[in-house]
Parts: sequence; C-alpha cells; structure tokens
Amino acid sequence: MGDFWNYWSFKTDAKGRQVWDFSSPNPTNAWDSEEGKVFLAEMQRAFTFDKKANPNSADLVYRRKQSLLNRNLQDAPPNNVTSVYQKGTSYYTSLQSESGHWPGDYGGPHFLAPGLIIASYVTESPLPAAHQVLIKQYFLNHQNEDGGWGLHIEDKSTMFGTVLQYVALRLLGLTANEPAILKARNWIHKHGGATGIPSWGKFYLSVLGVYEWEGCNSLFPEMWLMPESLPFHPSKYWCHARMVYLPMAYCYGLKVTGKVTPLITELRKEIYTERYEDIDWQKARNHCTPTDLYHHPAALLKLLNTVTNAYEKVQLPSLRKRATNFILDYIKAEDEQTNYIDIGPVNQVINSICVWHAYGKASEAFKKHSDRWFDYLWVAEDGMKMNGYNGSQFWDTAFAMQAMMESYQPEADAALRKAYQYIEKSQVTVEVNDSKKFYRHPSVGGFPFSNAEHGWPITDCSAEGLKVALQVKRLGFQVDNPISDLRLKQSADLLLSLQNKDGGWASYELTRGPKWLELLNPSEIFGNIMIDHSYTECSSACIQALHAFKQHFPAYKPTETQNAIEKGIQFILSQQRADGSWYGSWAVCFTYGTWFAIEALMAVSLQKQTPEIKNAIDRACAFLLSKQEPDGGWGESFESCLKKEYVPHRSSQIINTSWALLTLMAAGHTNKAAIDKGIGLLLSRQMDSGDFPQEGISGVFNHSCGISYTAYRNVFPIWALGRYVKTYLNK
Ligand code: LAN
Repeated sequence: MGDFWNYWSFKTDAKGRQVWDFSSPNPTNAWDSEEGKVFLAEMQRAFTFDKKANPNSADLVYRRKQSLLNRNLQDAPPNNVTSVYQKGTSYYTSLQSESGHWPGDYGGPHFLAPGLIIASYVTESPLPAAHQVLIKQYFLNHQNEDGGWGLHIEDKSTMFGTVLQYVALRLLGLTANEPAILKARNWIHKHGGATGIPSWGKFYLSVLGVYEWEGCNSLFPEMWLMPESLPFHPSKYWCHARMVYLPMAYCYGLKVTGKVTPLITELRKEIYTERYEDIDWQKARNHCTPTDLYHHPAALLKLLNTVTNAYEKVQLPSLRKRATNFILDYIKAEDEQTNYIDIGPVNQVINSICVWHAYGKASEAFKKHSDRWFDYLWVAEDGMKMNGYNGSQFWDTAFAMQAMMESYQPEADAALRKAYQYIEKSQVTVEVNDSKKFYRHPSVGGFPFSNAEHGWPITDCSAEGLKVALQVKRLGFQVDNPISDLRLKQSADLLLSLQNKDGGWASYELTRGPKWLELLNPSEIFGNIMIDHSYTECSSACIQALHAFKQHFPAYKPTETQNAIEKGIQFILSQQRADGSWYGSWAVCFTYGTWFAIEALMAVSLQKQTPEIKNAIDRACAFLLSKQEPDGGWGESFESCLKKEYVPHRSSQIINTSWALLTLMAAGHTNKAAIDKGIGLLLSRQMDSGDFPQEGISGVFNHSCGISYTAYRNVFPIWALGRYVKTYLNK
C-alpha cells in the first residue's frame, strides 16, 4: 500500500502553494494499456478506507512522508505531562514544511470536488488519469451505507450530496450498472429524484446539461447594475456569497451549458423518476428534498423570485450584455487579485467555467485557471479530495506558534523561527488593483487564511498574525526579518477599520447590509450566508490583538484602540447565552466559542476585573464543568452547530477537551482536580509517535457544513499541555 502512496509527492514553495504531484512509474503514461489499467486499479485499492470506523481520515499520506523525513524522537519517554507535551511538540514540528508552514488536509465538504469534475467535463479539460482514479476512490470511500452522500463527510445522505457524487462518478467513467452507482440511483429515486436537489445543485446540473435552466429561479445578473445605495445591492453581501453568486449569475444569464454528449443523455434518463421531457421545470424551481432543507427560503425571496423569473421572459438583451460584461470584468479583477486562486473552491471552479465560456479553452485566462485547480486537491488515505480553501497554511501556523510559545521549550526554537518567516511573508503589503470598484475593503496590514498569493485578508487571521508577531517581540525571541513597527501599526489600523457598529468583528469585511438581507438567502442548505455578521471568535481575536498592540505601542491611537477594545468586550458579553456558554460559528462548537470569549475577557481584565466580567467568566466555567464527562474529557458533536444547543459526542474528544482546559486555565479556575482529569484524558490519548488520533470533525461553516482541521488534533493538546506546564509545573 505504502508503495502506491509513494507515487504521490507533496510540493510546496516559499509562497505556500501546495500541490500533490503524481510521478508515473510508466513514462509513456499509457493508461489505456493492460499494464496501465492494472496499475491504476492497484493504486485505487491502496486508498481503500473504512468510513464506518471513522469518516474522518487522519491525513496519513502527508504525515507519514513528512515525519519520516524529519523524525528525531527520543525513545518512549515516561507518560507524564512534560514528556507528553515535548513528544507532542516534537512530532508536530516534524510535520513542518521547508517554507515554515504546516500543510494539512482541509477537506470535509462533499459539494466541492463534484463541481470541479463538472467544470472539467464541460470545459473538456480532463484531470490526469491518476488524479481521476483517486478522486473516484474518494467518492466511493465516502458513500453512506444507504447509498447516498451528505453535505459533508459526517452528514446523513442528502439529494445534494448524492446527485452530485453520482453525476461526478459517472463522468469519471463508472458505468450505470456498477453496484455503487445502482445503490446511489436507488437512493435518488427513493427520495423523489433529482428535481428535488437544492438550488446550488440545480445550478451545477444545468451547466452540465442534465437539468434545464428553466428549472432554476433567476439569478438575475442585472442586479449588478442597480444603484449601489440599495440595501440589497450585491456589494453588501458576505464576500463568499457575493463571489459565488457573481459567476453563477453569468452562467444563468447566458444559459451556459456544456455539450449534450451521449453520457449527458444517459444521465438525464438516470437521475429522475419521470421522463426528462415530461418534467415540469417551473414546479421544480422551488422543490427541495426534505433531507436537504436546513434553511427555509423566506416569503420575501419567493416574492422576489416571482418578479425576476417574470423579467427573465422579457429581458432586454442589451441590458443582459451590460450586466454580464460587468460580471466578466469583476471575475477578471478577482482572478488577478488572487493570482487565479480566487476566494474559495466554489468561485474558483465557476469562474473557470465563465472564463472558458467567454475567452475559450486556449485563452491564457483559462489556462491560469485550470492550473490552480491543483492547489485545491489533497491526497490522504481516503483518496483525493478538494480542500475547502487553497489550504489553511497561515491559520495553522499562527496557532501552532502560539501553542508552542505558551510555555518555553528550547526544542521548538528552530520550528518557531522558520514559522515566523511564513507569517512575515504572508502579510499583505500592497492594495489590490481596482479595490474600490470591486468593493474590496482595504487589505494592507492584513493576513490571509492560506497564503499571500490568495491575499484576501480575514479579520481573525489578521488578528492572530498580529498577536504572534507581538508575542515574539514580547518574548524577545530572535527572528530573521522581524515585521517592522510600521507594518504592525498597519495591521492594527486594519483591525480598527473593521470593527462593526455593534462592537464586534465579522469575518472578512464590515457588515455591509441589513440583517433582513438573510431573508433573501436562496440556498436551502446554508444558514447566514448573505451578510457578514459579527462573530464571537473573530471579535475575540481582534480584541486580544488590539490589547497586545496597546501594550507595545501605548502612544499609537490610544483612545481609539481603547474604545474599540471596550466596545468589543461589550459585544462579547452580549453574546453569552443564558447557560453561560458562547456559540462557536467556525468550529464545533460551544467549547470553541467559549474558549475565544474567555481569552478576550481575561486578556483585557487581568489588572482590573469588573463584577460584570467576573460574573460572565464564572458562568462560563460553571457551564464547562457541567459538561465534563466522567473520563475527564469534553466531547461535542457536530450536531451542536446545527441545533445551536450543546449536543455531547459519543466519546470525549481531544480537541474539545483542549479548548475546555485552555478556558479553565485562562480563567484561573480553582478546581484543579477537574483540570487534572482533563489533562489525564489528553495524556491517555497520545499515540506512540507523539501524534494524537483523528477523532470527529472539528470545523464548520454556515451552521451546516463540517470541515476538517487536521492541525487541531496536535495544536490544541500542545497548547493546553503547555499552559498546564506553565501554570502548575514551571512556577
Ligand atoms: C473559512 C475558513 C476560515 C474561517 C476562520 C478564519 C477559521 C473563521 O474564524 C472565520 C471564517 C473563515 C474565514 C471561513 C469562512 C467560510 C469558508 C471560507 C471557510 C470555512 C473555508 C470554506 C468556507 C467557504 C464559504 C466554502 C464555500 C461555501 C460557500 C457557502 C460559499
């Protein structure tokens, strides 16, 4: 098995680009030959994965390779806190790349790779054979027992997941009678057929030509020509919604559809319960299978759809042309600003389709686009998946550094120094072109989630970057190329400019639109996608960063900074729930949100704690203690995110346990016995290698979709153990 893994090599460069290369043992790449076919089939088998044991893969392909390269472990040391801490750190540093960041699996969602397969089919730009085989294997590995797939790896089957993987598998060459396909088709038919796929699915199927554009509600490209002052102008959307609905509107406006090949004709026969010709497309527009429905489209949206659908019948070609030309200009700007990586995996792929449609397959723009597809693909023991971003390089590195700096260990020095170089290189130092025209908030001073080439700064990534840089300064840690004071000030300026009126911070930009814009959310599968809301986690990170900044630069905008911090704290306090917890929007779930909230409250109140803050902290700790499991750990299920109520996991989870411990220790809680028990759980879970096991999924977005953060199973135990060492052992 290992042999076949070895044909895949991971490449990264100084800019943090991550690509998996396949080096063929067969120099002529004759995959059609008998020998070639046997090779590919054997390789496919080497990526067999048992979803039933745990649908979360453990990123073993990267980790085995990298840790073998860099191991320098002492022999099994005794099982005490310090040794587990050191071993955990030493293992994790062995995974660091030459460029200083920690590469890792960022998969989880099930709607990304099918989009890419559809794009590559429509644009007649097939992925290399070896990639296709591993993507196919990934889909097969993740099929649920009932034959379907969900929105993400831990989800129950949905029409969205099932139809998309079904179609993708067929495009990748599986025949209609293969057992996996039969099972999937059975699921689709039993649940009423593909007319019930949610609107994003209707979109992909229409582009592919297995669904009619008439069966989609209008995506109304002319919306972009409306006055910007309107409260529902798309410039006011959350940037991810804005950048996804943009190319979608182009495709809808021009009814972009691939060639109707014989395979497409077959698919039209396979995925519906009635004849394709008999489908009532108008009725299908608002039909969503109940398994998929997370967000119920509001009456206001339905009303608006009636208007825009009616307009579609009489639309003016000249206006349509103006609108789609504007969209193309916008896509060009986004492509150039992000070096064709684009803000995320969804618009990257749909932009590729638009660029292909507008400029052709031979165009420079399309070539640059399809070259970036590879930045999103990741190989793990469950096959090849599409990551939720072009990686989580910066985010993981900023956290890893903080975890390792929590308590001083000379063994981590070299890794920290290298990691700092990645942080330094990632800061945005120049504004993007046409930033105003295309509704970009200023970027300079900010830090992205992945790498500088991607370049969209994020509030909390910027805050974590600033925190790291300031902590390095405070510790007097010697690094090459220290980030200048000017750049640190630019970073603080950016955070100040991003504070919302409610005192909180959203994810990428200011909250631009009114709350009621959520009533126009057309996606049945995601919640809160229309505007960028203030979040506890983002707000906490910004408060902590500004607080640290104030200590280093007390004379720089002192009143403004202080006011921002105070308003931020009020926002955090306002988000605390009656049970003492905070909801976490970007990871699972209340242990995450509560950890962030407490870090901010503690950071700013170390000298003087108001009764209000003290009370909030006490209630948070009481909440956490009430959720501690008998084995000493904490475990939260992904269901917490969906239900917005704490739902315990089947078993304690090291990541939730680490967050709970970090919180209790930050708060200086006196129940040391509870903390010791939690630490005991972490110690018991460490593996011989120094790694920790991959347990349940730990990331989430838009309340409904899980996403994997492979780094968390190492970074957070290290951080919690480091805090324990610092608090109780190194006194
Ligand atoms: C991310 C990844 C990072 C994440 C954090 C920085 C961790 C968070 O604190 C703020 C929100 C942010 C930036 C975030 C937002 C939503 C993203 C971009 C993602 C989870 C990665 C993928 C996801 C994106 C929306 C996926 C495409 C789906 C759509 C609904 C457009």
